[in-house]
Amino acid sequence: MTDRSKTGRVLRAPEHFVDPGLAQAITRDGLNEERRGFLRKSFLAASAAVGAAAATPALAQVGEGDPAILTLPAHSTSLGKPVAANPYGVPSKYEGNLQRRESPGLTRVSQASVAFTPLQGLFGIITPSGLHFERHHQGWQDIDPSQHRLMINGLVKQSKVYTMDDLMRLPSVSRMHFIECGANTAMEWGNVAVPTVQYSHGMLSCSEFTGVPLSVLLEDCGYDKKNGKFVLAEGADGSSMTRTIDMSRALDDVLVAWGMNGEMLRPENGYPLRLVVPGVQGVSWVKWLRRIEVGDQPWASKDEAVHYIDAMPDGSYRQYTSIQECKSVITTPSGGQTLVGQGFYNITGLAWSGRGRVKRVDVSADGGRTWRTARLEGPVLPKCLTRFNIDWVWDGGPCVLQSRAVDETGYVQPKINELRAVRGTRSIYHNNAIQSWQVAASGEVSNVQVY
Ligand SMILES: Nc1nc2c(c(=O)[nH]1)N[C@H]1C(S)=C(S)[C@@H](COP(=O)(O)O)O[C@H]1N2
Ligand SMILES: [Mo]
Repeated sequence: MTDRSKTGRVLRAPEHFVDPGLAQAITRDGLNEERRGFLRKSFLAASAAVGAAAATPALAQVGEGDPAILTLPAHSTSLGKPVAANPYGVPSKYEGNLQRRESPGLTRVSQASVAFTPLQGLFGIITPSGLHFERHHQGWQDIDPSQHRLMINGLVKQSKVYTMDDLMRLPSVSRMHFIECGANTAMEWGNVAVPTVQYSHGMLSCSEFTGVPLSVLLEDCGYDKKNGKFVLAEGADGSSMTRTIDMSRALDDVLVAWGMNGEMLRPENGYPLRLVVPGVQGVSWVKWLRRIEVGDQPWASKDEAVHYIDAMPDGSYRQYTSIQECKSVITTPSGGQTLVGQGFYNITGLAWSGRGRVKRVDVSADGGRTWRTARLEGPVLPKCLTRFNIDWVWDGGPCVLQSRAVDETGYVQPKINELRAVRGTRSIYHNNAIQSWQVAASGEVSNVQVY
């Protein structure tokens, strides 16, 4: 058991003791009984091991007799490693469980799948680039930037083909934004389906993106101001992913980005060029961006007609619901973690809105009967993750933790039953319901639906 001074003292983060197979194997279809039994056994065995470790005092004690403070360890009496031993730094070997994870069986092949961000292990609002979630329709590529081109065509005075060098000479901006797949929390529409926040909310990441505003490129090509009503963005991967964006949004805050968290995009996230469409569902953030076409009407793309649209209870579909509505989730304590004793805890989590800034986050420890307002940690930026914190004293009894966000438009994050009343359960996309985590008297935290 490693000591993580930030969370290890009061919590056992799930990646430190749960067989990752447990978290991965519980899918919407459930488990067959044999697998379930096996997982329960391995989970119990793993928990027992933790139980033994936890028998030593978990909360800070007077340091008397603790060899870890009394004896000088080898690292205090020896020469350390030289500079640049890692020319590109990597996390500590003790942090090896902090990983993106795929949910096996979610899709038929891993090239058309998702690797989820481990939200339970992150601090602040920026997602480390190596842990940014991945969602590909036909695998990822590592494209040679010297060979990459971006074409702008359609209703423009002059079609142009840009190299990366051309683009990177233009006036750029850097902005922090979240990206959330429209299918985030998809599995939870009907019932509780996944055990941890990584799987329930991990198609969510937040980075500082650097690029040239799309408006600059459209101006440069002389787009048709009268008839140019939409743009179509196309990716260079095998899926030739295309999405339509209306012109007012394209001219507003959309970026043609090459930078992410101070360096070039990672290949998995669209290197060397991707579209950043703040507030809008991830699918519009076309990766490996190779073409922007200006048109006078939306394209009749088959993909756009069937993916990332909302199945309604009456059998109809709701389209163009592309903005990610206000949502929040408690990341600690969250499903799969265990509180190691009653007393003080910092409840922390993330809130966001595709419509602007988060105005307020309320937290309940009694399943939504009473609420207290959490502290929002600065900066609170539009269309960006916002970190919230609130003090809490656990009395050792069973309870249900929830967070509820309100954005600057006054929109209040709904309860799951309120959302179901309008949207039914046929939907996959755009589930922004309040998340409930149940704390058992044993301290174990699990995913529940309470309203
Ligand atoms: N070219 C291309 N762009 C793409 C995709 C893709 O498969 N190909 N997936 C989309 C989807 S559905 C999402 S949610 C985001 C995910 O971005 P990420 O992999 O950087 O997290 O990219 C979008 N852009
Ligand atoms: Mo997505």
